[in-house]
Amino acid sequence: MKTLIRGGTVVNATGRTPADVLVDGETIAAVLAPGSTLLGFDVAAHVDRVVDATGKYVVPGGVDAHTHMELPFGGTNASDTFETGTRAAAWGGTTTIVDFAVQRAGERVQDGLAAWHEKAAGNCAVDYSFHQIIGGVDADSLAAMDSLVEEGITSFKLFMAYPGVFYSDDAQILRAMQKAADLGLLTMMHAENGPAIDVLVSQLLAQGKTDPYYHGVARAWQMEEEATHRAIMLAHLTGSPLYVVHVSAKQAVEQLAAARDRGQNVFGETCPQYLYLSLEEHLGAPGFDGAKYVCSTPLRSRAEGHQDHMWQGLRTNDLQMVSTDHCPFCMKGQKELGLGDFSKIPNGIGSVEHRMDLMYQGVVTGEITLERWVEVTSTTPARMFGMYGRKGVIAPGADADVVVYDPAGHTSIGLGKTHHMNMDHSAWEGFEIDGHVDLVLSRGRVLVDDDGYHGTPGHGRFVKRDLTQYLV
Ligand code: DUC
Ligand code: ZN
Ligand code: ZN
Repeated sequence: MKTLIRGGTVVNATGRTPADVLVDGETIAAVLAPGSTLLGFDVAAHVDRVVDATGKYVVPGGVDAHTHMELPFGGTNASDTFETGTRAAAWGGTTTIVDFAVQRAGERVQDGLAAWHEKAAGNCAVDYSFHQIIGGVDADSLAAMDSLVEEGITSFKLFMAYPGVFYSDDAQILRAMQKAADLGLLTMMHAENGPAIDVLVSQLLAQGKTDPYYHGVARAWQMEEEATHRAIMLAHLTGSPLYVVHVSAKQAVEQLAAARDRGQNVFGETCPQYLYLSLEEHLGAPGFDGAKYVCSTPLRSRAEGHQDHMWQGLRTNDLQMVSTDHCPFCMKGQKELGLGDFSKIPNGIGSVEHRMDLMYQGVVTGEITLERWVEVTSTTPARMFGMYGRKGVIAPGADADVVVYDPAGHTSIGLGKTHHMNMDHSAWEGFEIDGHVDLVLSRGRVLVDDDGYHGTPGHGRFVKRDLTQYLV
């Protein structure tokens, strides 16, 4: 099957150019000058399908490097399966996800990884890979890290939060980072001071402060700044590169920036919720509505300027990329577990479907450039997590994961409009986007076009990843 995407503007992280894209089978065969003649041949006459992309952007498919499909968490399971979550991703122009396989204390890393392969295999609409959560750092799990690279798992995540669940203390973190430095693995960190947060949680509850809003009070920015600093120091000592997930506090960005200025290989990810949503308007919504917005790290105060600082961090490259931390829970039966006790609300927001649109809105409002949009949503995640060349770029030889994006189109986000995630609400209800995902190809196959959805479970393949291709 040969497809020619003609008349559009190809946008890579490095620049934009009017060009036609020839897809042959699963890969991009050529990026051609407009008109697509090659040695006098009219290429359009020799393909199976021509897509008219006049007036539109032709960009690499989105890479969402932080999702939690089916995660058992907070006494329930994240409501998107790999099937429903990757279908929603495809609708929104994301053609690769990197999810988190889980090992807990007392379990074998190999078993956790095998369980995630089992959940995902045969069910995904788009390509997928895994990071490895190590929730119990001990001699066995440290030894098991040796085989991760050959499994194509080149990054692992530790938690400084959630004592009794995923938490690692400083001694465990130090040991795991030493191992990571030896193996070349990228250490990902959930940087919040969990034990201190738990003290504040019980004090707030004892004072009768049980509403979702207090989730944000307990998980104060000082908890994020302190943990980020500690993670940076431990990484510096061990030589492990460090990637801090879901950064939401401006003080944490400042810690990352200072370390990067010293030349340390330290990176930061933020998420759409930390760019758009706030403690006051969303976590503090009337009644129990704030539960929709309970995630960790929490939404921050707009009055304190965290959201503006996240956009700035993306512009200055103190933050390198935007993932979703997609971890959806329904209000009914799930978020409701925390009625009367905010600490029992399962943590997570669902966004995998809307990341490309939400970030494109940053282009419309002038927060980031068109090229930076592609960079933070596709190219850098691909480079950071060892997939670049295959993913993250429109270039000959790359997988034909291609999105045709219409800047003159419009997307109204919300239930009954664009919502395909397995959730009974949307944290993004009512968001209006000046732009539209018109066409989505995954390895040359049409997943979404004007006629709707054409994907199937099982089209998505596991991507074995190389070591990180990113340096400060
Ligand atoms: N934060 C969330 O909001 N959900 C899942 C885990 C996490 O760290
Ligand atoms: Zn986390
Ligand atoms: Zn997460």
